[in-house]
Amino acid sequence: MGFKSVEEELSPEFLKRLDPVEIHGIPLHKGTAERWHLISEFKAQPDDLVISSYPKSGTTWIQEIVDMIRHGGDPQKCGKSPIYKRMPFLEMPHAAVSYMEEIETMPSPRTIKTHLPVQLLPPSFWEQNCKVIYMARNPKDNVLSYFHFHRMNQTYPDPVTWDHFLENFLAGKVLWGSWFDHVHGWWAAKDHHPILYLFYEDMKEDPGREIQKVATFLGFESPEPVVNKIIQQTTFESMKANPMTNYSTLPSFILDQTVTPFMRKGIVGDWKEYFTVAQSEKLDYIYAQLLGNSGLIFRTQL
Ligand code: PPS
Repeated sequence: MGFKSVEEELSPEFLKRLDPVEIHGIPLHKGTAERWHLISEFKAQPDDLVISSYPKSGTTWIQEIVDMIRHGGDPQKCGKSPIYKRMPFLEMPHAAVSYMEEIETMPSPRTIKTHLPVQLLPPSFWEQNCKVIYMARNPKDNVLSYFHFHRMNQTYPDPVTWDHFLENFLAGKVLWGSWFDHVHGWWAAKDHHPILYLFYEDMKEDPGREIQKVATFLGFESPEPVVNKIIQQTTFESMKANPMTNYSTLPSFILDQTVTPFMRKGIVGDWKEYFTVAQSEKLDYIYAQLLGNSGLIFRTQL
């Protein structure tokens, strides 16, 4: 694909820890906010696939699965370039102005990653009735992964401490806003749009079953040998060792993997190492208040 090299592509002014900027009430990265006029007017095509998620929900995992499905489980075909080049990040914070144009000229079918809440998805995706795969993860593991990502991503706000970051997360004062609104907004949208809503915990429990669901949603046959190959190629260990999926191709002035790796632990239940009982109860309380009647159920252990 015709993207420039990472260094050429990035706007240096956004390569530092900056405070978020609100767009329609949602805190976004300053680099995203400055290109919002271009992002919001993105021209979708009917065969575009959107992979949407709150950050750190397992987006990269589902991206690699989709690419493997599209290539019949052939790792050679998927291993040609980093995942963020195969499936561009719509609101990528540090992109050059030409980035949107580059996405628009990608060959079809395009798969586009976004973390935007449902109300901020560019209208063209709805007008074209594009398929969406939404990936959700339980809030306790999700916020923990997000905390560690803020430690290593040198362009995101400083998380300060775990306690501080968790409070901001619960108040929706983090990049891409409230987790509660995000998972609920996309959950509600699936009643009137072609959205496949997946859970990280289900993928951990039975990846073969979830891969089948994705293949069916995308209109692919999924014979057992192909599914088995995809399971092998997309285990946490395989993706952690694969430079095309582990983000080691990004320079350390963006992602400092000596702080903590992008592929950190990849498990359900790591939150128990960090949450105090009071913090866990507070999150449960907020969940019950905000999502108790939503029909959305998350598992925090398997
Ligand atoms: S991002 O930056 O928002 O796109 O990050 P995202 O890919 O959504 O989330 C990263 C977390 O997903 C874990 N991960 C996986 N878990 C299990 N199996 C596989 N194959 C896999 N690939 C990525 C990754 O380790 C991050 O979670 P934590 O809990 O931090 O380890």
